[in-house]
Formats: sequence, C-alpha cells, structure tokens
Amino acid sequence: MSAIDKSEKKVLLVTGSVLSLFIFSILYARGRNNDLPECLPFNKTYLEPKVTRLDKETYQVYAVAQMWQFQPSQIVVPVGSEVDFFVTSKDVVHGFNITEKNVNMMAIYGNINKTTVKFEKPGIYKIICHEYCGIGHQGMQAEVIVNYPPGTINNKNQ
Ligand SMILES: [Cu+2]
Repeated sequence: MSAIDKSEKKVLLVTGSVLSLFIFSILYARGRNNDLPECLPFNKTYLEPKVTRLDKETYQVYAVAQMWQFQPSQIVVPVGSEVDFFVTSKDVVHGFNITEKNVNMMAIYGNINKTTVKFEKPGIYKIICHEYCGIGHQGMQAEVIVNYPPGTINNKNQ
C-alpha cells in the first residue's frame, strides 16, 4: 500500500515538471547571453541628458525622464547605429518604451537602467512613457530619428 495518493503523485509530477521548466528557461536565457536590460549603480552624472558619439555607428544616450518630458527630446543617429540607452528619472517613476523596438524599461530616480538597441531601418521611433506618472503623462514622448548620413542615400530605388 502506497502512502501517497495517486492524485497527489500526479500533482507532484506536474509541479516538478513546471518547476524544472522554469529553472531550465532561466538557465537557458542566461546561457544565451542575450542583451538583457541591466541596472547600473546610480551616479549623478547620469542626470545630465546628452548624446555621446563613440564612433561612426556607436552612440550613448543619457536619457532623463521627468514630469512630463524626456531629455534629450530628439536623438538623431545614422542607419545601422548601435545605441546604448542609460535611463533614469529626476522625480517619479516613468516608463521608457521605444516603438517598434523591444525596449520596455522603467525610469526610476536613484537607478540607472541600460539597454542597447540597433537601428537597422530608417524612420522615426517614438519614445513614450508607458507608466502613468501624472496629469501630463499622455504627452510625454521623445523621438529617435534614424536617417542616412548626408551623401550616402542609395538612388537605385528612385
Ligand atoms: Cu508617464
């Protein structure tokens, strides 16, 4: 005679399988070394909004969110650029979402979130706040303009 009921065995088996799947998923994601957003130690210099060009196709953006705007409000980079975004807030919690890109971060005072985005296609990518932050929330946005550098437009398609 078994001490464990059949239905309990089933529940244990299902629970164990799901738990194993979760652990496997976490280890798999870590092993792939994909560029997940990360948290950096807070440093007040990040409260200065700016865009820094490291080389022809590598940029760093120090984005600061505050009620109710993002600074810088317009970022212009050439097609093919890889941009590191360092995001923080001057006041409350804001969202930092870049349309058409897999960026969904929070801007939090005393905290810096970082992610890297590659802009392969030209266009205007909106940065929007998707975390309710007060009365002016709905108008809180900025943009990344991705264009061809002057003199490099390919005329084949015209
Ligand atoms: Cu907001």
